[in-house]
Amino acid sequence: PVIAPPSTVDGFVREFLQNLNLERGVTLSASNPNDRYIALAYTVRDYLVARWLEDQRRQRETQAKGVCYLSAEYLLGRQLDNNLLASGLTDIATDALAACGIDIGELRELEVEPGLGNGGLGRLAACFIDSLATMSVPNVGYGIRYEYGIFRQTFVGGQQVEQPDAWLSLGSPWEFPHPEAAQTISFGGHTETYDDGGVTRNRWVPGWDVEAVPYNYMVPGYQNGRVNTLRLWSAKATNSFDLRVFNSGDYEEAVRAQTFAENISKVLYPEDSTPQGKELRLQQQYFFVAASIRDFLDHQLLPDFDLTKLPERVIFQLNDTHPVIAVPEFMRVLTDEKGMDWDAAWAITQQCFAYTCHTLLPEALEVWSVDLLGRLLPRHLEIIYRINEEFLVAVRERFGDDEMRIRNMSIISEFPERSVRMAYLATVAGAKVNGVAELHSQLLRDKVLPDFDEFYPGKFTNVTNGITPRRFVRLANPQLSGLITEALGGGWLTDMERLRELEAYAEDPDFRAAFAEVKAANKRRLNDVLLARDGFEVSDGHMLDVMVKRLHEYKRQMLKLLHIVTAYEGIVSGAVAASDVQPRTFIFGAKAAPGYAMAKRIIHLINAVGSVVNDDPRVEGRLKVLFPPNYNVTLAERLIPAADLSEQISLAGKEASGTGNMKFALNGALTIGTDDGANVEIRQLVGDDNFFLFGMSEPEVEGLWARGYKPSEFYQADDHLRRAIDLIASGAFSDGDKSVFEPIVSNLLYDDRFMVLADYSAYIDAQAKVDAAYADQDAWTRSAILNVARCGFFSSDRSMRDYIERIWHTPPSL
Ligand code: 26M
Repeated sequence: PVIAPPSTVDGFVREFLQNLNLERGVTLSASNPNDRYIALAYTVRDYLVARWLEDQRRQRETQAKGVCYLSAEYLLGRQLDNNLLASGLTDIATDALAACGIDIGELRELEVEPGLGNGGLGRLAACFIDSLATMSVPNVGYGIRYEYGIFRQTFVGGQQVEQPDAWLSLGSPWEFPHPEAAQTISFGGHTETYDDGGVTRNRWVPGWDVEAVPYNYMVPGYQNGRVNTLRLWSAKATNSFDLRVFNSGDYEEAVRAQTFAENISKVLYPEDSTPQGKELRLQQQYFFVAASIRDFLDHQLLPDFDLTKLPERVIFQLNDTHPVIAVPEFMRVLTDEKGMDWDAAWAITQQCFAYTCHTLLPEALEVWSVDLLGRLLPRHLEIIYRINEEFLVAVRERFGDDEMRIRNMSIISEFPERSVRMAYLATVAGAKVNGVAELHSQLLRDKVLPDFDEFYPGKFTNVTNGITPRRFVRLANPQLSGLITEALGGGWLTDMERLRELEAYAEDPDFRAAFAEVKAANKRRLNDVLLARDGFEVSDGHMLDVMVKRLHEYKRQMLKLLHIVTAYEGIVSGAVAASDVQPRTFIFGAKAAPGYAMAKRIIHLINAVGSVVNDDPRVEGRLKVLFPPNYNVTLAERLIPAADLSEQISLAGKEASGTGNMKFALNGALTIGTDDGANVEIRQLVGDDNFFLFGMSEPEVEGLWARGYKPSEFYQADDHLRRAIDLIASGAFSDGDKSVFEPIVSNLLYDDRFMVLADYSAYIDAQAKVDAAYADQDAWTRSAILNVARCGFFSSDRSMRDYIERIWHTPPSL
């Protein structure tokens, strides 16, 4: 058995120096900062590894039902601090390094965060595995080890330029490669029928294959001695590629073929909506789920396991449709490889999968053309056809020959080309289907999949998203955490409903003063970070108004921008005296998908407005617009604790949940938001007095669409709106060149799918209320405290309890 080093400063120093010598091959005095960071990471690992091995042994031994979380993305964020916190080693490590003359804070900054996700969906997966480990629930997270994560964003002349994210280039001390546990994953080829002792069966004759090599990551629970596993797959060329060299002598061609295989896990696709139907993306999806299923069957089950008992042993949770090709793969393995008959296999499959949907936008629902699927995975296409046939037979039995309904429910859509609707496949196969916030789950049943809800009563459910308080409260906001612990004592980090006890403290002037001081300190810390990172300064006395999330039209960064332009226009037109303006700093953080032209133009406009507003002396420094590039988890951890105001202003009915909204509220920012996603639940919990609600409700949005929405009417009718848009159109933010932002202006005036103009005046009014409320700092602080006190519900621990109770039915803990 592995024995952890002693949990003392001396023990840590010894282990650290040993790692520097043995793993890095350097002495302390000859080491560079990267050597020291890697040796530190190895040292933390050394403390966790014994626990990890023990947990893996126990999971195999008990064979209790566990969760395989299948997600194409895990947006992990930096590992060092998280793993120190989980193992209770933060102070020991700090002192040990100090004893070696090293500032641990400097090493911390060297870690390049693993950005293996786009945004909310990937970060949610990371929060969930943290909570499962903390709650001692056996779980393996499966995903893809992208060699390049989400691109690094830079601005050139205010426009987004993407750089590759070479996150592995300085070493990756947190991963454990296991080439010996590689799986061979096949693609292409054709299917054939054959005679299996008198029965005719179909089988797959693949055309080519790749190796899937697992890399394990430790997922330590918070100070509970548990360590779960995140297993990410990396593609490697198989020997068959080498054989080809041998046989053909065409060396260059063989190497090219190798590159082709290894491309599969090369890069994360940076689109987080409107899937493009790219072949490589489907290869990625099949690659990781096929490897994961095989890994589970080969390594997690005991050798003589009775496969009919699988539903008592495992549930595969599908994080959106990206891993849904796992369904026909599972069927193929059970029938073609394990010889099970179809009906038995299907009955098992329907109990072993559950599906989480993360969207309502029709263009975000994934479909794969039959043509492409048939070329890449011909046997899987046959299996999907059979699932669909039997499903439609059952639908006819139930509803009669209602051809309209059949067409609407078919897993195969015929237009614009014959394709497989992955959300439908997941819904038919899954034991449960869940949305990610109450409103979203309701709309999913009523608007997106109503026929399925009718056909499968009880299948649809809700699990409202959550966030891990370890990373987003304890690590991101140590001062607030300290204040809470002073008030409540320990234990609240794993029992967030206890934050309710803070309600009483909201009435205590001393506590309010301490809370306000924490916020001020977080702003100073942010100022240091932004100054070092981007040369930005956050002025004293400014309200910090923050909108950070992917750039999407439905999220309505344009609405925020129109508010800023309106405030600016008021000052320069003389309508408002600068001295009467409540000082505010607006901070944006947002990446645009590289192919999303409108989103990129909006980024350009935000930067353009920023340069003009920030440099105009008439503003007297009272409005500042900052857009630090490359918003990521690391920056979020600095920005969110400093924020006063959280912008959650999507068009009602479009944001499935949002999770940034929860992070802000739990860090004592007030929300200005629409009645959308989890905002609805935040407002219910914190109360109307502590939330700035504005804008149309979802039914009102529907109503306005139905009547025929004409954005230009709102433009004509509202003076402020007209002046703001005219100012943009005039070229005021583009050196007089009217063409630069013309596409944005005409989109707003003549299309405006997300009804920015319709909600503008309500937004401006709500912002006036924000200004008025902020003028009473003490009342604002009281509201902020109540936000913290009442948002314990949004701990991802609670989300995990809901999944366990409503979907997984796994035993409480081991
Ligand atoms: C799909 C196909 C090809 C390439 C990329 C994709 C893809 C990747 C990520 C599509 C969507 C992706 O993410 C969507 C997402 O992040 N959705 C958000 O999920 C959060 C967690 O549930 C919610 O809080 C957000 O409201 C929702 O927008």
